[in-house]
Amino acid sequence: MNRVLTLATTLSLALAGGAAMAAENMDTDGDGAVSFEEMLAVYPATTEEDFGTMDTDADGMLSAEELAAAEEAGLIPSEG
Ligand SMILES: [Ca+2]
Ligand SMILES: [Ca+2]
Repeated sequence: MNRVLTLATTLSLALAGGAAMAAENMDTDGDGAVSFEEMLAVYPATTEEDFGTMDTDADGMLSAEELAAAEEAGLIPSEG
């Protein structure tokens, strides 16, 4: 039982770590969120409309959670 719990914890930590890593890589000014400009630097094909779809709380920035959700929804290509 403990082993299953440990595995589940390890998996969620790995998933959370992956999302945080993606945001960290894109967040070039280090303010903890990804702006449209920062998004464009990594994904030049992103339109303002795409960005607005990903920015679910409409604050003009993508949080790590919004990035993870966008990736999950297939809005961010997994490579390139
Ligand atoms: Ca930033
Ligand atoms: Ca946002």
